[in-house]
Amino acid sequence: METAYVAFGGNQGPVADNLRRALAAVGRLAGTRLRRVSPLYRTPPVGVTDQPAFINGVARVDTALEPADLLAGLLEIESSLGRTREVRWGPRTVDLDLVLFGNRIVAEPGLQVPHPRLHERLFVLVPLADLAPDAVHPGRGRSVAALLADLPPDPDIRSLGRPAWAERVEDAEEAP
Ligand code: A4P
Ligand code: MG
Repeated sequence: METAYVAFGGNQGPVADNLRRALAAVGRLAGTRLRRVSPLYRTPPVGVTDQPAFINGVARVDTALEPADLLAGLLEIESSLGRTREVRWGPRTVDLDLVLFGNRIVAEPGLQVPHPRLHERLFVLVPLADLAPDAVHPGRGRSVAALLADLPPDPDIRSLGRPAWAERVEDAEEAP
């Protein structure tokens, strides 16, 4: 078993509902358990700025899958929720990115872990720091909290708190 972190986000359609469904599906992947979901954040769009704000967050999973198989599962969930790829960095119903996978470094065609833009993305680092401030980026040798402290804060990133379904992930875990 490895502990992995999946960043999620969306800015099209019923976003909160799509995210809830996407994470439920992540928890149903073979050999995979959803352990915890961060608070959600409303974040200004990065890259292509002429698009609606995103809702972003991060989930911790325990998985027996290899990174490539976990990513394949995430891409399938994106498609099942109606994700189409038209514009890079453009609007999307649900984006699921594998940002950390234990302390492994993966560099394959179609899969890079840690996610190549993790260290520069507040919309990932802010919720990741809620779950795992001490997790170390294996390529950079720095903790999530340190990477976050390197970036200027963005006052337009607003916490939306944790919806009831996100709270229930932990409730279920604490059940005997
Ligand atoms: N891929 C390789 N490594 C990974 C990985 N670790 N996790 C490949 C996920 N995918 C990985 O991704 C393109 C391909 O990357 C995948 O098919 C997979 O094989 P994609 O999701 O189609 O492309 P994308 O998300 O449009 O582009 P990219 O480069 O992943 O963009 P980012 O950096 O993820 O940015 N602003 C806000 N506020 N919030 C957001 O969530 N997201 C983006 C996308 C831009 N601006 C945003 C947000
Ligand atoms: Mg993506």
